[in-house]
Amino acid sequence: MYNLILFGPPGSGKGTQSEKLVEKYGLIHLSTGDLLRRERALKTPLGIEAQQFVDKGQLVPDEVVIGMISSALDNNSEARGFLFDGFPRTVAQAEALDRLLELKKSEISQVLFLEVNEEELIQRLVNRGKTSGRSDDADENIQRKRQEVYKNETLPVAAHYSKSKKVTQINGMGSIDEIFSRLTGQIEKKIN
Ligand code: B4P
Repeated sequence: MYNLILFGPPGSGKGTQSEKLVEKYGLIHLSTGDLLRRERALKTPLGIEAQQFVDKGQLVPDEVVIGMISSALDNNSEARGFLFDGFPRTVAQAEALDRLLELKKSEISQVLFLEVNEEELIQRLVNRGKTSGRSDDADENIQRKRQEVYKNETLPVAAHYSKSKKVTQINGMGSIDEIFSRLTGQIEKKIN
């Protein structure tokens, strides 16, 4: 199995690039952001609870997202591999993911880290907010809060995977196609 984590701050283009990558490589796309938005649209108890956190720019509790990923892994046992987008976002989530993959005699193959400067991130998210209808895109203060949460809670995930030399930094500035080709250049070195 080939399992990729696409890592980076909010607005770095994880969702944008994931759509293109899963199409090219036939991986199963697991985006916790998308899964949470689906739960919200269906008005499930999980979706309603999670939205209180999302709207404030905070992370949803670990047990909620770990449970969603665990079921998604079980439901796709024949997959060639997975692309994790927006997950793991805390070290506890990363440790849980490592354990879940180990149970399947698998592991993370690669972590590709999209680097984008903060002003560009805020700009992209404010622009996205003009059309997305997403409550967490609505104002700049929430965007700044999300970047702060990223630095405190999510950035340590990169250090977790650096210990096993799995992380490669990718310049996330430029056109969508340029960034896609940087990502595929790295993936081709590992996928078979
Ligand atoms: P997510 O849905 O994961 O989304 P994101 O971080 O906002 O965006 P992404 O990096 O995917 O950027 P995108 O491609 O859209 O998270 C939403 C919320 O859900 C979180 O804040 C949290 O509350 C909760 N959540 C999710 N997962 C969780 C977890 N594991 N644990 C706890 N809570 C969790 O790109 C952004 C914009 O930039 C788009 O408009 C795009 O068109 C544009 N863009 C992309 N590439 C560009 C480029 N090269 N140049 C210019 N613009 C570009």
